[in-house]
Amino acid sequence: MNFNSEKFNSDTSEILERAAKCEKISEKDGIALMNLTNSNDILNLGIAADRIRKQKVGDIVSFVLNLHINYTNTCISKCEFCAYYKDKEDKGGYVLSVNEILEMIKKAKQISNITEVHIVGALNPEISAEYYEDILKEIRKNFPDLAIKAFTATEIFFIAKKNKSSVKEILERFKDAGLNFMPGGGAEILNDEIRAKICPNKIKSDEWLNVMETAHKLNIKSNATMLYGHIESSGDRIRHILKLRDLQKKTNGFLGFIPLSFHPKGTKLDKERIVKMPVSGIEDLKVIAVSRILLNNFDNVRAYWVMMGKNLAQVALHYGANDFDGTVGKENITYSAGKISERSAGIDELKNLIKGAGRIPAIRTTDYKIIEILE
Ligand code: V47
Repeated sequence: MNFNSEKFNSDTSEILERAAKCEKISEKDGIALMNLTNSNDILNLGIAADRIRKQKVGDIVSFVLNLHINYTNTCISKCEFCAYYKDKEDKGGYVLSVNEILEMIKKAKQISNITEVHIVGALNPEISAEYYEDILKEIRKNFPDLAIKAFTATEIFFIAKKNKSSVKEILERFKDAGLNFMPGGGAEILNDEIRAKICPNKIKSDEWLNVMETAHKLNIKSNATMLYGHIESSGDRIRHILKLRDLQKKTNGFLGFIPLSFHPKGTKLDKERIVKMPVSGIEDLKVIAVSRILLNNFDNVRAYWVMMGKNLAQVALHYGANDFDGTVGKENITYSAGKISERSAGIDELKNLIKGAGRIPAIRTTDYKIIEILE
């Protein structure tokens, strides 16, 4: 493919030519791509990323039938980007009982035959390790076929510390109780200077990566995320993505990459006027495209419609994304930060969006095996 169109910067075209040949792209090249502003360049970036997507995973766009459950919102982390958490003293703090969780799953199973439950919560010191184990055991007992994707690296690290156990011990216990996969949350931006400003009480970058490495070695596969659109620079985004690429080279344990577009409403970053608005759609598309280009050892790049919005997520399918997340059920985290229209999705809705993008919709398992192609 020739990216040498008029108005096209020859350095950029040379990077895109190399990317299209699936060559490894460096930090400097990645930053140059992330900083593109000319509309022609951005279209060409999308074409390059889309071409790589086609070579790597073809035209199927998958999603999973799933339910998100947030077992607690009471959190000692108090991240500046989060509108979901409550302090211990606040009204509205909750911890779901195991029975409430089972009821939620039962209801979701009646509505659509979900194959995955995605469980994340908060850093709540009142909760014992046995509670997490009970959730896993009871779901496994009552819904033996359901894939359990639960607890971010941040939660695992917190639970291990609180219980004076190692991360490996906690993960082994949870795996025995029924844990199959881990979600990619809590990564935020893997740069400790930025973390000190937006999530000072959370685990450090290397700790997040170490939990993931330990999980992967125990054959607990996971996703990886990146929260962008707050105070990070293009370089921070690229170095984050490259850290994931390096760990993937070591473990091959990441199933997919999910960029998370920051929603400021109601967060401290918003109240303190540090971040005034969400990033633009163009920025969202660039993040998807650059991720696809840099992450040459990841198969799946997800357009998370909950945070991007459904229509932009559809466009992202032309910028390198090949997955549409899932039906979700009832999302809470982005909803708390002002994204009020995007809490759940129907199968037909996702199917139409994917078809409308000229792709083949398919329902998948948590680890991206195709269950059904939707004609
Ligand atoms: O870790 C919190 C982010 C994450 C906001 O692995 C926010 O399959 C935007 O990780 N605006 C949780 N983002 C969500 C998550 C996830 C979602 C879907 C699928 C998977 C998966 C993982 O949401 C947090 C944080 O990075 N977040 N607040 C906000 N205001």
